Amino acid sequence: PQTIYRKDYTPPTYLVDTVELGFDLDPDRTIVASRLAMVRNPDSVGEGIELHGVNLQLVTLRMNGKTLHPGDYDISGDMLRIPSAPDEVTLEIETLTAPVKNTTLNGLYVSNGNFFTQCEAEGFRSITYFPDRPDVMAKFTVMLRADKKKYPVLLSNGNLIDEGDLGDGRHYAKWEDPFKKPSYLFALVAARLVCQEETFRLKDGRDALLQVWVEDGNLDKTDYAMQSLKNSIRWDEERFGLELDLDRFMIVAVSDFNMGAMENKGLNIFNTKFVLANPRVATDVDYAGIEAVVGHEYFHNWTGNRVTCRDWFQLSLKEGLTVFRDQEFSADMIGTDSGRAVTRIEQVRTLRQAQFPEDAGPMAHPVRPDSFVEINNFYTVTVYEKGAEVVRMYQTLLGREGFRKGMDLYFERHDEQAVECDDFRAAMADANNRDLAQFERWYSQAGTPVVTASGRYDAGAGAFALTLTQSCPPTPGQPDKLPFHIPVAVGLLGASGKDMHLTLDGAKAGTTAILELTEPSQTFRFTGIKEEPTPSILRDFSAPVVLEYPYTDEQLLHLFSHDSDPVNRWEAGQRLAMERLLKMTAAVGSGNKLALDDTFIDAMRKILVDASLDAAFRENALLLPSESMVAEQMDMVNPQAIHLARQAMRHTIGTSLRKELLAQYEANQTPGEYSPDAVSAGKRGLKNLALAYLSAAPDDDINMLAQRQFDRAGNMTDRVAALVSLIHSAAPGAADALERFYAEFDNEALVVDKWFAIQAAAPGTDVAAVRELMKHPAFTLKNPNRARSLIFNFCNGNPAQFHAPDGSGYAFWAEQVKALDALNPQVASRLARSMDRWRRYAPALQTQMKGALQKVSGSGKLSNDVNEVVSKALT
Ligand code: BAL
Ligand code: ZN
Repeated sequence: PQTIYRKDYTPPTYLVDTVELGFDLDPDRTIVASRLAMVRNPDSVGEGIELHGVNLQLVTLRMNGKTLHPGDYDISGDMLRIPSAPDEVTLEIETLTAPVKNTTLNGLYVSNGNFFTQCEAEGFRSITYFPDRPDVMAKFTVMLRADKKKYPVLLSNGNLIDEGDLGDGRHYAKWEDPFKKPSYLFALVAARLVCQEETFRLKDGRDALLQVWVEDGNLDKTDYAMQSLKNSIRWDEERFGLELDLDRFMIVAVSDFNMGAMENKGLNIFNTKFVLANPRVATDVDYAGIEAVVGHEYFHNWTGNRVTCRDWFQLSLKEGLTVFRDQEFSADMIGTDSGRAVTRIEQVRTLRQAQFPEDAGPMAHPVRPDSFVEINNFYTVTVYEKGAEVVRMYQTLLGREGFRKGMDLYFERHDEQAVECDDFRAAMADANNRDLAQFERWYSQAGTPVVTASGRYDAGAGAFALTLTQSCPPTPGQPDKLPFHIPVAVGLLGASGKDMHLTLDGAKAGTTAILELTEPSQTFRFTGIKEEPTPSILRDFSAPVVLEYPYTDEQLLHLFSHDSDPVNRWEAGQRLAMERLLKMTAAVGSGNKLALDDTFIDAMRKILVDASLDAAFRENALLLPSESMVAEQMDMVNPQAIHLARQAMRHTIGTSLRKELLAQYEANQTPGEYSPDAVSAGKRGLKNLALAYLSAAPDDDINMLAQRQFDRAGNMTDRVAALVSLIHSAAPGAADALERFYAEFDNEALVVDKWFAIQAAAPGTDVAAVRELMKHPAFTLKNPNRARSLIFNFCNGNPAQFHAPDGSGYAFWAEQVKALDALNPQVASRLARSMDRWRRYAPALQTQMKGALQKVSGSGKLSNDVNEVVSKALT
C-alpha cells in the first residue's frame, strides 16, 4: 500500500463547475450517468484530466460530445486519466454498480432494502468517476429514478425542483443544491420512510422546512432529534451569527452506518443510534448523544460545508472546530456554570481515556497528520477531540469575543473555499492582532505534552513563584519536539479554601490567571500572597497536557473540598483515587492485603452527601478512573490485578458508605414523567452510581433493591442501570432479568445492542461466552452497531477477560478482525486498534498479543485500512 504525504499536495488539474447526475436505482444494477462541466485549473501545472474511480464498470465516456475509446484514456489503479484535453470540457460518463453487493457501507449501498450513500472521505469514487478530492467544489443537480412502490421517498442535497411519475411503475425526483460543494458531501436516499416535519422560522424571517426521516414504526422516537435540530439552528444564529442557508434541512436515520452521522449538504444521514429516542428505549446518555451529534452535523453546514478542507490532512480544520462547537452547544443548552463544568469533565475523561493513549501509541499522529495510507484510519480522537482542544485554546487565549472575531474573519475570508488549518489560525491571529506562530506546533507535533510544575512560597517577600517546565515524548517519526504555546489557567487557594486575588508581574489578574507557557521552562511570580497557597493548576483543563505537580494528599484533599474550579476539584479526587488504585494494583501483584484508607473514604463521603453540589458533579467526583486509565499509568500492565484492585476499592466504598449511598439512592429518585434534562439526568446518574457501589458489596437487600428498580423502572436509564447491577453482582435474578429484557425489546434494534453490550462488558463474560452470544439469531457482523455492541465492547471494555492469560481473547480478536475485514474494512480497522498498546503488557501477554498481530498481518488479503493499523503496531 502506498503512503500519501501532505507535502506532495498539488492542485487539481481541472475544476468542475457543474455536475448533473442521473441515477437509475436498482439494487443489482444501478446506472449512474454523469455530466461534468470542467475547466482547466489556472493554478495547476499538471496536464490532462484525472478522475478517481473504484470498482466501477465503465459503460461510456464522452468528451465534448465525442466518444472516447481505450487509448484516448487510461485506467490504472483507482484513476482514470485523459492525457490531453481542451481548456473547457464537458464529460459524459456512464457507469454501472451493484449496490446490494456493497457490504462496506461506503459509497452507494443498500440497508434494509433501502438505498443510502456515504461519501466521506472517498466514497464518491465508487459511485462514479470524478475528481474526488475536497478542493474540487461544484454545483450539483441530481435526478433520481426508482421503483415507486419500493422507494416512495427520493432525496438528495439541496432543494426539490421537480418530481413525477415515469409511467412504468417508476417515479423520479430532481434535486438542486444551490451551493458549490465537494463530492464527499453528496448524498442520496431512495427508501420507504416516513417523516416528522415542521416549518421553522429563521432569524432573518425565512421559513425552513425541517424533516426527520425514519422507518415506519419509529415516528414515536423522533421528537428529541427534531428539538435538538431547532435548538442547534437557534444556537448557531445567536452564538456565531450563522444562519441556515437552505430552505430545507433533512435528517435521515439508517441502521447500517459506519460512523455516527454525516453532514451531507442539507441531507444529513444518521446512524439510528443518534436519532431515535423515547424514554422507553433510550438512556440519558443516548439523549445527550443525540443532542450533540445533531448539533455537530448541523454546525458542519458552516464549518465543513461552506468552508471546507483543501485536502484530507486538514480534516481537523472542520472536525476539531465542529466538535468544539458541539461541545459549547451542549454546555450552553444546560445553561448553568456547574452543568457546563460537568460537560467539561466528561470531555477531559474522553480525552484521557482515548486520546492520550492514541498519542502515546503506534498510531500517534499530529492533529494535522503528515501522511497516511488510508484516510479512514485518521477519523481519530486526535483529529476530533484533541483538535477540539486546540480550538478551545484559541478561545482561552483570545477570550470569547476575540474568538468570535476570529470566526467572523474566517468566514469573511474563506466562504465557499477549501482551505487549510493554517488559514484558520491566521484568521484568529489577524482578527486579534496576536502572534500565533508558535501555536502552529499544536497542529504539527504529535504526543501529549507534559507540564511539570513546582511552587515556592517566600513568606518574607509575600510571593509565590510557580515554575512550569514542558516536554513532549517522542512519537513515530518525531523524536524531538519544540516547545508548545500552552495556556495554563492557575488559581491559588488559601487555607480557608477561598481563591486569592492574584497579582502577576505587578498587574491584577483576578482569581484565575491564564499563564502563557511558551519556553521550555518559565517562572511566574505572584505577589501580595499572605499565606502559603495551594495552587490549582490547569483549571478547566486549559490545555490537553499531562500536569505533574508534587501534590501531597493534604493538598489534594483541600482542593477536592474547596476548589472553586469544578474541573480541578474533580481532578483532585481523581488524583487521590488513582494513587490508591495504583498502590492496590501493586499490592494484588505482590499478594499483599488490599486496604483503602479512611481519609479517602471520608473525602468521598463528604462529596456524596454535600447537597449544595449538583448531583451530576457528585456522580463524576465519585466515579473511579476506569481500568484502562489505570493501565495507562503503569509501565507493565497486569489487567487482572487492576480489575481486582478496582473491584476491591468499589467493594470497600459500597460497604463503608452503605448508609450514605442508600440515603442518596432514595434522595435522588426522579418520580413523574421522564425528562432528559441535565438536572434529572444528574440525579439518575448519582442514584445509579450509588446502586452500582452498593451492588459491589451485595447482599439480599441490595439485590432486592436492584431487582425492584429493574421491575419498576419507568425509563431505559434506570432499567439498564438495574440490569447491570444485577449482572455484575451475579444476583439470583440476573439471568431472568436478562431474558425478560430481551423478550420485551427484541424488535428494538438499539436496545438489543444494549443487551449484547451489557453482557460483553460484564466481569463474568469470557471469550467462550462471547462466542456463544455470537450464535444468537440477533447477532450479525454485517451491522456495525451490532458488531460494536458485542465484539468491541468485549475487546475494549472488558480488559480482565479480553487479556485472559491463555491468549484466547487475542485469538478471538484476530479472527474477528479478519472476518470483519472481508465485509467492512472501516469497521475492521477500528477493531484492529484494540491491540495498539500491546508493548506495555506483562511479557507473557505481550508475546501472545504480538503473535495475534502477526497472524492478522500475515493473512493474505487485507484491506489497506487494517494493514496500516497492524503494520504500525508491529513497527
Ligand atoms: N464528517 C464525518 C462525520 C462527522 O464528523 O460529522
Ligand atoms: Zn464532524
